[in-house]
Amino acid sequence: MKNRNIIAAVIVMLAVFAVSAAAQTKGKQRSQSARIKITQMGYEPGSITLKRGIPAQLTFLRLTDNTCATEVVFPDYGINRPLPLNKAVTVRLTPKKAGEFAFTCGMNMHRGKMIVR
Ligand SMILES: [Cu+2]
Repeated sequence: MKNRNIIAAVIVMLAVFAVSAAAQTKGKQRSQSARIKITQMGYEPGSITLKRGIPAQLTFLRLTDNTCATEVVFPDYGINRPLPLNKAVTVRLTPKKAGEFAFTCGMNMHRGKMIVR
């Protein structure tokens, strides 16, 4: 009798596990992220690809003082954030429209590309 209860409990646990695993793979993605470094070469990588409608965390890390990219601007999203040297700064936005959008330095010289699909 005891054994039967244990077996029943194990079966229930396996079923719950299987259902939650399926929900995770089928369920909608809740967030996305990308990391962008600023070096003497500019933005690395120079373009990122995001999915529309999913909140994104874009982490910028400026690794050089030999750049004018001391802030990052997303003109289409009204975002302008300072980028202190060697300090990760996370910009949060939810891509609303598919297409290609720029992120730039404060003077619009350095340009990176945010591709939304
Ligand atoms: Cu600049």
